[in-house]
Amino acid sequence: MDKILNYINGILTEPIEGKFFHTINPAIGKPYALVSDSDKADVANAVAAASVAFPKWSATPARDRSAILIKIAELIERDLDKLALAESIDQGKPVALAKALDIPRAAANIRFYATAILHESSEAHFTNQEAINYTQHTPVGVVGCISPWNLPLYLFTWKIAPAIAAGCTVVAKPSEITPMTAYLFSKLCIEAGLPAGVLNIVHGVGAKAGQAIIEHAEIKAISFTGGTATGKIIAATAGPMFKKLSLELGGKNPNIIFTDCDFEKAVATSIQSSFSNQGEICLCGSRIFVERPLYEKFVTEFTTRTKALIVGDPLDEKTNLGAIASEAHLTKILSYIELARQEGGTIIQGGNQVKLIGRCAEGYFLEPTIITGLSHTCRTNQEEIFGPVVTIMPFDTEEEVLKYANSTTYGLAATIWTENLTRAHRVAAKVNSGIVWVNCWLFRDLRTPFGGMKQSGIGREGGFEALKFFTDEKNVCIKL
Ligand code: TXE
Repeated sequence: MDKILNYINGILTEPIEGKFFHTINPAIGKPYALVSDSDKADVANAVAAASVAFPKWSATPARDRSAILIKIAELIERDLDKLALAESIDQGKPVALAKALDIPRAAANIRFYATAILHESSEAHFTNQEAINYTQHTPVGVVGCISPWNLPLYLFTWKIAPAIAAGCTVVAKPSEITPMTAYLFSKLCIEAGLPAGVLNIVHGVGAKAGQAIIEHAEIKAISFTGGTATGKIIAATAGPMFKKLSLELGGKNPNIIFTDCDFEKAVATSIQSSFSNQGEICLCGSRIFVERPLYEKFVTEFTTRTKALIVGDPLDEKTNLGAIASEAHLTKILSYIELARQEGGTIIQGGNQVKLIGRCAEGYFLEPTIITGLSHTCRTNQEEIFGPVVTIMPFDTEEEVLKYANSTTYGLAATIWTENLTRAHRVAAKVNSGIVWVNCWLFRDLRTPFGGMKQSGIGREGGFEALKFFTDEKNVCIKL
């Protein structure tokens, strides 16, 4: 079996204790590779390598940092098919999705920050005729980047690209559930000539390797994407150590559909926002609110199209929904479907595990599921399920739907469907989410601030926000 090795100080290396665990291909339910089971000592080595590399890397001119990053982006593009296949095998997502979304976006993340640093400027403040203040941005030092399993290489690169571009050196940990593409990425970094120690990738489980990263005194900032419960642990550990924190956590996103919407676009896009990547995207719209005059028509059409979705082998280009990322996650989603039943919901479509025949007979597949008849306050409508499960609820007034939309502890993303521009602005202003899409979903411009309100996180990624996060600001005041 292939071994997924750590990448420390420019070298692919086994963990010090020599321990490994299996990573599972969720489409066939079987182990297919061994993952380094790293611990504190491996993290300490990675931090030491990053600390040694920091002075030189942070002093490397932006154009040289940029050139190496561009080279890495080119190598990702060269290996598009190989990386997409690896992502699909490791995560369960349709290979077509990995080819169209995950891997191109990983290259785009790196290109974006490679070029952003060529266009940086800093602020100056003139205090009457008496003084000039200017702001310096300096890289914070060694930083930790911890990423999840739903969009593995996409979210891994979304964190490490701004960190490295800003001049920081990095200790990163991909999810133990989906470590493969980060491992392949480390080989591309070596090929591109990234200096030793600039990026160190430590594989292992969250409670051990991840925890060691957040606890390490020399790590100055943590950028994390994952579950809200883990985010709380990270904040509780890193907060008292005064580390900078960027936390991108869960969501329970409302998808608000008004009668005056473009019906065809609203239905077609809602299918995507509900079930893309098996619903395992923090931005998926899991609570669909439909204005009452349109409710029956929407439910009928949405259900018909959901029925037509193909749950199948991720390697088949026709597949719409692949495997759920892990058996534990499948069990969690099924328990929420059961909870919805207990709470009085009606499963109008799906609700069951899918048993495929042939190669994928033991895989973790689930029907796309639609639930109606629930109140906005029940647990099914309050807690993040993170799977191909949506609820649909009717509403009568804007005021009412805003109350429903804002009723959870989350505030990541919201979608609004209306052809009435005034209403779009009005509702967008009142919905408590860090991201609002009007008449679209997951339409991304990497320059925009990305992140959530309430328990969906703190801080913003994207654009210059992320570069700022990885730098310290210093004001220099010169008296004239
Ligand atoms: O994520 P975890 P899990 C949500 C989703 C899902 C739930 C739990 O609802 O069902 O979170 O998923 C690392 N110190 N999202 O448990 O544990 C871990 O190794 C440091 C939303 O799989 O948060 C992995 O690299 N690191 C989401 C990363 O944290 C720790 C994406 C994420 O894993 C750690 C994924 C610790 N103590 C799940 N414990 C989104 N917002 O996109 C774990 N990790």
